[in-house]
Amino acid sequence: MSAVSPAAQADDGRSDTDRSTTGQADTTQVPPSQATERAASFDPARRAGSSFVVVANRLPVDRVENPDGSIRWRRSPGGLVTALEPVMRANKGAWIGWAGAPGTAPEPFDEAGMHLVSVPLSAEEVEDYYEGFSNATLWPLYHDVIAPPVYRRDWWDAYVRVNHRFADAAARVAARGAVVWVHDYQLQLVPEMLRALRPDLRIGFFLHIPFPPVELFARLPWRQQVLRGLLGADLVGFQRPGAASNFLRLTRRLLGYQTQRDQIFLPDGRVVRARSFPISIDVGELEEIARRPETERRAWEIREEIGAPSKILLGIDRLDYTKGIAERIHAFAELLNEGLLTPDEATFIQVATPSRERVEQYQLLRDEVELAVGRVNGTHGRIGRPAVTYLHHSHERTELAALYRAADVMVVTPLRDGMNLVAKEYIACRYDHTGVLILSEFAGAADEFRQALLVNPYDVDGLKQTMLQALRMEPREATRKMRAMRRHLVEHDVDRWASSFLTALSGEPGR
Ligand code: GDG
Repeated sequence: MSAVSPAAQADDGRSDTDRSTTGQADTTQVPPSQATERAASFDPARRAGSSFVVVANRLPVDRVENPDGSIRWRRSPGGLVTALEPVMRANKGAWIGWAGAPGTAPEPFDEAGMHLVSVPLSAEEVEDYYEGFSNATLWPLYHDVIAPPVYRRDWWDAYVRVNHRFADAAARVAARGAVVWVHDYQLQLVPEMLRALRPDLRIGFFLHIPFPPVELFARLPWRQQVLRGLLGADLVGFQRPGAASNFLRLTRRLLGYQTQRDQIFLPDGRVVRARSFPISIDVGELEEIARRPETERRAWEIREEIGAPSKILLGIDRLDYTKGIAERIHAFAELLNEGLLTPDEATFIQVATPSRERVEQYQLLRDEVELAVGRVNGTHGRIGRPAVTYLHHSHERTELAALYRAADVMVVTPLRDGMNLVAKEYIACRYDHTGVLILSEFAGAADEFRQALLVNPYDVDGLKQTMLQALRMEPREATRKMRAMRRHLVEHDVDRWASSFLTALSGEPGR
């Protein structure tokens, strides 16, 4: 079974240009003769199609096996799908993405009012396109090279090939003149590839992670191809204004294009816009969970189970080296070692959800964090009252809400982060205006929440002082800050994010 029609697979198999690409030529461009031939096979007049198409690495559903062995699909929790659902329903929306397991992909199916088209990835492509180029090249490069990016030409080839497959799938599904919204760093070549196949479409792209400054981006051997890939969109959205400026500057410096404010003028007369659209969460949905009596009961239980400390500090992150998990554990351990804090006064709960476990840097990070946690607990823990409660598994959303309710201080200290939704989720759960948020300056969320205790996570002394300040803050001051942050968040939820992007996309000049 395949997500794309047999013809699409044949296309992909025969496409030598996809396979033979290396770093030198601008390999993302389809030669004109082939482009015409392929474009003809995607003629939108031949089919009805969807007038709104989302293209993302993953489908918004998880595969669940029933006790009898049959398979069903469950909508994955997440702001993106929640925000886009009304638009999807109103426009016969389609979502194109990988179903999460290597090998053959399920046939297109309908779920939760969406038409889901699964793109197949072989086990080797998962290694090269996803774990390799996306997560061991682009991810560290775009996050300040916190870990050294690996540049491999075979990974790049897989990235090009898989991006073509996604573009082909989108070209087949989209109705004439449809709006197509492409997401994130795994699919940066799709806008240009899709435009070559379907010039009638309105194409938007949103990058969920940071976009690096010229000095870092320029290291990428395929920098021109990636920039041209993104410039296939009519609108390129970023989390922060600084990221949009980096992109505008790069198009001038590396491609020699003219720009004015948020506009980029292409040689073919098209105008592309680059702007920030800070993503958000479904505030109402999470607050509703937080307000449930059973959530409050669970929050109380959590506190009891870890030895009823006076205060709880909390971190919730994917176990990722960008999140600053080791840095915050080290800072907390120093406070205990120096006697500035006792574990009866404050203990730490760190949820570190397993992530990208086959990528080497993530294995090294896990060792580092677990060593640090073991040390601090060995020295300062007691039976039934650890200094740090470390949880390396994923949790139900209701349990996360209870943790947010239990936490007196939320510690969000990424070394670099596009936005950081955890910070917003904490604010959403503090409906009674209690709790203190420590927030890294290097998270996109810091642009919006100036009332948080902002920190430089590289500054261990600063981080320690900020933890003490948070633990000792007067309730009145905490309430004043939380009230202001909640006011902003409630007015800027994920619906507003999606509608402002889509409104900007439909109103753009540049066709
Ligand atoms: C990327 C960008 C940007 C975590 N553990 C569990 C769980 N989570 C949920 C959190 C939160 C989400 O995962 C993590 O979102 P973040 O924004 O913190 O980070 P990334 O995963 O790196 O996301 C980031 C984001 O895209 C959106 O544009 O903000 O900057 O890096 O929602 O609650 N959810 C459940 N169980 C867990 O154990 N159910």
